[in-house]
Order: sequence, then structure tokens, then C-alpha cells
Amino acid sequence: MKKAIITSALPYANGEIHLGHVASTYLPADITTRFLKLSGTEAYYICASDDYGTPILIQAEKEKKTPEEYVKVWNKRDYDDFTAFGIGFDLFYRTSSSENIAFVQDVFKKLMENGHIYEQEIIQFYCKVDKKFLPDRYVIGRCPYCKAEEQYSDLCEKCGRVPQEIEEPKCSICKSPPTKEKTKHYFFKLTNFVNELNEWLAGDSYLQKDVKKYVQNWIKDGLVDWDITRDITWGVPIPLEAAKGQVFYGWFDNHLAYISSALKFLNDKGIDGKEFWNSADIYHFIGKDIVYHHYLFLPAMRLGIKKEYKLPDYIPTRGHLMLQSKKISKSRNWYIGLKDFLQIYPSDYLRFYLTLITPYSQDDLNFDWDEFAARINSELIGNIGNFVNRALGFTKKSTGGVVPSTDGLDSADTEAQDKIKNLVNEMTPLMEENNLDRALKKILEFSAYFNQYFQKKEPWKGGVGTNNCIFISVHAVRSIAIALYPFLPESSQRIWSQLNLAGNVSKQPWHSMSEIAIKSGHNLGEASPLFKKVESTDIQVHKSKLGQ
Ligand code: B3M
Ligand code: ZN
Repeated sequence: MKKAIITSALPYANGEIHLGHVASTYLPADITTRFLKLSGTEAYYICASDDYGTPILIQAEKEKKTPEEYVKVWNKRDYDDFTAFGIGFDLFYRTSSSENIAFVQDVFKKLMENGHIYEQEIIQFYCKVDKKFLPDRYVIGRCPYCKAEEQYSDLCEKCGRVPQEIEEPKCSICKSPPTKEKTKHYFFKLTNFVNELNEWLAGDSYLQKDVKKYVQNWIKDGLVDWDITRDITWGVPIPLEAAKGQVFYGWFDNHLAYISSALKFLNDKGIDGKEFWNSADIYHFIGKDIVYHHYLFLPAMRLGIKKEYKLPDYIPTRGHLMLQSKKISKSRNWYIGLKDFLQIYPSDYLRFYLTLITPYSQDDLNFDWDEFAARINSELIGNIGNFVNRALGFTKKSTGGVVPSTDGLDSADTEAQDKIKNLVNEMTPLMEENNLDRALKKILEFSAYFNQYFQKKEPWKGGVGTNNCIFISVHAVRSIAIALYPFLPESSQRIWSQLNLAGNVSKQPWHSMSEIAIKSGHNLGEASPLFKKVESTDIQVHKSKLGQ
């Protein structure tokens, strides 16, 4: 049996999940997992909250909570929001788990034994008032490049650059100017891996070509070793006597939680986790802003422990979601929270629209309220919903819901039946190649074809061939239910129930979408409309909430 482990970028445990998060990572990863599971792969979708880092510590301090209490709240909230969106994690764990802490410390020791870690004294900002070192977001000041004020020392949000040294630094807690003190830090020798990384990138793989190319260019421009130490209290402790009070940088430990969480899940199931990992296809779904971390740090660290855990086979990388053509920004309140959205529209509406607008590339995408309404109304409802309801509703009316038998198929019937038999062959390569938007469009084409078929056959006239039309149309509905399952799990189960077929749609083999499997004499369930139209008056309200 084929095996797969699927992960998506770990959300920081410090704020609500919004539409920008789900379009490029969680949704495509979920669709792929559901597809693999139907296809008979033993596939598990593993994720976790990313609990460490200075922003989280600072926020917890502001809210007068311990960081443990603080991240616990967000871990649960994120999980609940994802679940409401139909994201089916097999495990949603946390980077602050005891398993991850032990795993990270073990990896560090191995990297050290293998000669990939060194110590170096560095100068760091220090606040004499607060009596602490001030890494990253603990210092604010003016960006040396674009002169924007009030920027964090680790990233200028205005120009996107990482300042060498911020101008007029101030402690972000008490606002007094910091001093500079010496501290000893551990560095990861990323430069040890130039050759191996280049070989990995040049080798045969499923990595996206364009992404590989610019990672190769970064390597050409020269890599720098990586400071993996932070002088703060919240993080995985560095397991050395000499490093008392120091923790690892969040990007040293967070991606290791892909492995430690998978091991926890598998071992709890009684499966040998390491064996499984190394014989599975490994997928890490990410957004394009964290390519550096996933194409360089992550593989280098796995190489540094001699591939005890194999490198990823797929790192599906997609672009950012814009909202009404403008960059999403939480601080400027330009975003839509996932929870808020799902209080207005069903999760499958969002899954449908986001999948259609998200190509397998790094191009940015755009959430537009008017387009959302138009595509839900014309494509989901006008095409798929209409066909399903028409075919099942007509059968109910004309035969009381009993699937008739066929006799003497004409050429239109055979062509339609061939469409059903071919659907899986058209869908599978697109799903395997991660072209999920194109795969969903195939289902729309299929449904549009059957709308026309039904229209042309005019079964309401009760002429010759009516039974053939009903029989074939009911089968097309069945095919749609299975093909649609990875994308719209909830709606596809409702179609399945209206067909009154046994079991759960999530348990049907993927290839069975192309089978003519319903026996004549089978009784359909209740037929009722699947979806409700999106009203343009409501869209106006949503837009005005954004100030438009
Ligand atoms: N927590 C979120 C981000 O930068 C970050 C991802 C970690 S993945 C190992 O998008
Ligand atoms: Zn700047």
C-alpha cells in the first residue's frame, strides 16, 4: 500500500486564521489528503500550532498571561476554525509538545556531533530597565533602507527588508534606548550543505521548477550561516550546560514538529513512525513567503542528521491571497476571519471559490466579493446544483425514485456513458500533479455536459429513451459525488445521501467514480436543492463592512 504524510505550514499561535491562510496551504493540502485517501494511499494530514517566537512572548506579556496559557487558547481556536472549514487533520498538535522538545534537542545534538554547529560571540541589544536581551521584535526603530519609523529590528514591514542594524533603536516594552551586550550564540552551518542542496535541487523531483530556480540563485549568491539562538525564556531550551537560559530560534524547531508530530500520531497508532516516514511520500504545503525556510533550512537540517528522516518529495508552493485586490493586513484590519466567513456562508462555498481561483503556481490570487457571488451562483449552483437536482428530482417525479433499466442505447447515450467511464482518467493526473483548480474545472465541464445531455434528451416528454436518460443521469450524479468529495466533502455527502447509496462517500474508491454501479430497481432518497443562492444585497453588506 502506498503511504503519504501531508503537512501544511504551521500557523503561529497568536491570532485568528483568516482567508489568506487557507487558500494557499490548508485547503490544497486537505484536498490532496482526501484524494490520496480515496485512492487507497495510507495518507495522514499532520499539522500543529507554531507556539514559539518573540511575537508570541511579547503578546502574552501584554495580555498578562503565561505564554503556555496564551498559546493553548489559540491552538484550540485555530483547530476549531479549521474543523468548521472541513479541514480534516489526522493530528493537530503543537511545537511546544514534550515530544517536539525532546526531538529538537536530539536533532541539535546530532548536528553538533556531525560538525554542523559552532559557537560565536555576538553583540546584542540589551535593556537595562527590563533586564533582558532584546532579539527581533523586542526592538523597534527606523528602517535604515526606507527610513520607515516604528519598524521591528528583524523586518521592515514597509519595504520588506531585513535591516542589518535598525536606526535609533528602542526597547519595545519600555521604549528606552537599549545598550549593547555580548552573548554567545550557536550557529547552524548552512554553508556546509551547498553541494548537497544543489544536488537535491538539480535531481529528479516533483518540486516546482520556477521555485527551484530562484532557490538555486540564492545559493549562487551565497548562503549565510544561521543564528539559531535566542536569549529569551520561551522556546525549546538549548540542551547544553553552557547555554543555560537560552532557547532555539523558532525556525529551528518549528519544521521539526512536522516529523515529531507525525511520529507521535503514528506511534500512538502502533505503527513504526520512522519506518513509515521513510517509506512515505512527504508533502509540505506552503505559501511562497516561506520558501527560504523550506527549501534551504529544512532540507539542510535533514541532511545534517544523515537523512535519518527523508527529505520532502513535494513542497507545493502557492501565492498570496489578496482581498478586493489589496494586500491582506491584520494590522490595517484588511482581512476576513475564517470564523466570521463561516458564520455567513457554508464552508463548501469558500472551498469551491478558493480552489477555482488558486492555481498551482506562485501567482497571487484575489478574493473578490462580486466574483465570489457570481461563481457560486452560476457555477456551483447553476451548473452542478442544477444538474444534480434536475436529474434526481425528475427521477422522483417520473418513476417515484426507482432507477429504471436501460434498453437500446442511442449514440448520445453511449457517448454520455463513455464520459462517465473516462472521468477518472481525466481527473487523476490533474490531482496527482497538484492542479486542483483544473481538476475542479473538469467536474464543472462534466456537469455542464450532462446538463446539455439531459436538455437534449427531453425526458419530460416521456418518449423512447427516457429510461436511458434517467439511468445515465443518475450515474453521472453518482460520479460527481465521488469526484467532488475531496473538494466539497460536505456537499458530496449530501448528494450521496440523496442517491441513497450505501456507506459514506468518503469510503468509496476514487476510481469507482467511473463505474456504472447502481442497479436498476434501486430507490433514490429525498431530492432537494443542495445550495442557496448568494444574494447581491448581502454582498453589498459584506463590502460595506470592509469600507467599500
Ligand atoms: N509559523 C508561519 C509562516 O511564516 C510559520 C510557518 C512555520 S512552518 C514550519 O507562514
Ligand atoms: Zn524599510
